[in-house]
Amino acid sequence: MEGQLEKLTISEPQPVVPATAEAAAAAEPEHAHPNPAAQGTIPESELYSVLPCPLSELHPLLPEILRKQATQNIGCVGHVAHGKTTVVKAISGVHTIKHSHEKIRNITIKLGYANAKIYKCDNPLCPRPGCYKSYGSGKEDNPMCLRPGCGGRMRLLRHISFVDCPGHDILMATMLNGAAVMDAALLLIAGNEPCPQPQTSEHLAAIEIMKLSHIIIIQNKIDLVKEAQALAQYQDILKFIKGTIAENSPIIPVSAQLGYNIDVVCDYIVSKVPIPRRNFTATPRLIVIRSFDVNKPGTDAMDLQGGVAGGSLLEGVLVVGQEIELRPGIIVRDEQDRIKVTPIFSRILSLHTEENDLDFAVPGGLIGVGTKIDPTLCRSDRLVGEVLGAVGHLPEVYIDLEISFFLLRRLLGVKTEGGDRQAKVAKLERGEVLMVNIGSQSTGGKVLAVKGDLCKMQLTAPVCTNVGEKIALSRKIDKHWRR
Ligand SMILES: Nc1nc2c(ncn2[C@@H]2O[C@H](COP(=O)(O)OP(=O)(O)OP(=O)(O)O)[C@@H](O)[C@H]2O)c(=O)[nH]1
Ligand SMILES: [Mg+2]
Ligand SMILES: [Zn+2]
Repeated sequence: MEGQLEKLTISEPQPVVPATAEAAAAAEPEHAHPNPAAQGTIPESELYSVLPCPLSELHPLLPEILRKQATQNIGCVGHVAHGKTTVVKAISGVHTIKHSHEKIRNITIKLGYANAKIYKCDNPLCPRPGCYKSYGSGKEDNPMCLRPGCGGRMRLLRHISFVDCPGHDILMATMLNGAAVMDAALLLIAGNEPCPQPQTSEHLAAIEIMKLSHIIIIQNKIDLVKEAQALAQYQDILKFIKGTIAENSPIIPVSAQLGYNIDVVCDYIVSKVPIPRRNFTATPRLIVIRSFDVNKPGTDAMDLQGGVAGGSLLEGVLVVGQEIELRPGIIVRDEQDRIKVTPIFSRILSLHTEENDLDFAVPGGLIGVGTKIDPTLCRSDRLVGEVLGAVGHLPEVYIDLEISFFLLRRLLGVKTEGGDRQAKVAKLERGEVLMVNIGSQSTGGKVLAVKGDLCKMQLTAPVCTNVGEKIALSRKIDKHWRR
């Protein structure tokens, strides 16, 4: 995205007034919180006293960080039922499907998350790949090597958050939201189906657009095929990735279900996926990819807790006690149908990962931020698309965008009725409505004007973003969104 046309007027900053008496109580749940840092505004010097070293010396591999928090995000992408959720389970021990309607249909609908620690045996005689092993996020620092007769100790090398994307074609927007936080991706390809399937291509195109260059291809379900079939498919995969961003990616045959070759995947994650560079000293910016109200229905007003925002910190460090702002915040339309946004102000009461409570959070894996925000504002992912950060330091909110775009020349993998897979992408047209993904916000965008590869667009919902940010555009063709 290049430049902007119209900034949204941000109405007079004011803390959000909770709508109900219940919620008013929820906005002040401090009595329930034991952490003194959460009790009042704290000077910056004191806020950061929980860090193990000066801010500028923080590093994603610092043991104090690695032990508690995932510092990189790896996405699991690929066609429906190719084994994304199963491979995440094989690596992390966590089954990401938690919603009952997902369990019934056995497909992933929402983004799933699971953290895993990857270890390597410290005995130099312990051979690859068996010297690599993954555990869940709560595992101790130096477990014994389980290889019979080895006697070595495992050393923690990586702490990774897996973002398990849905493979179903109608859930492409969800997949793109997940892609916004990925540093690398595992592309799952089922060994017992011809390659590529439609979402194999679509997801690869999506991660290509997101400029994710670290990709590991997993040829899964290898237990279901004979060796010759696996080798033939290997050739098909090479053909499929030729000329794409995944051209030189490793291709690892695995059986996620039997846990076969998972150690090889761990080996490649450690040796082939670089530690993402993070800016720890920048003012913090977290994109919210889920939010919830942790209160059970019928909780006494006095015991209500503020809402929780879950997301990935792109840069900077968040500390318990810190004052925060969320943008765009609360969105309303005035009498003239103009959009007004009011940022939400709050304070961090707690920080946590699925397994661990944190005093501070660094960029990387998904974290939950416990806030003083009215929990009804956070209920069922209502904050998705918001950006959370230090007060007064967030990017502007925009409704009109000027973007420079390029359309993919081919519609990857689209099987049209006539079997013509090379159908050309039609030009963008004035008045056309596209789906726009910016950060974790997905919204509609109406094309106002097109000139060359520049396009002016008006969004259905405002976004908080920086000039120069990457965005993904999709258009509806035969009821499917294509980029
Ligand atoms: N035989 C065999 N079956 C597998 C393997 N991996 C996954 N499966 C099965 O394939 C089916 C789909 O697996 P999932 O992990 O849910 O697939 P997914 O890619 O997450 O599916 P969506 O999220 O709905 O796109 C399940 O019944 C798994 O048990 C494998 O390595 N071998
Ligand atoms: Mg799944
Ligand atoms: Zn060992």
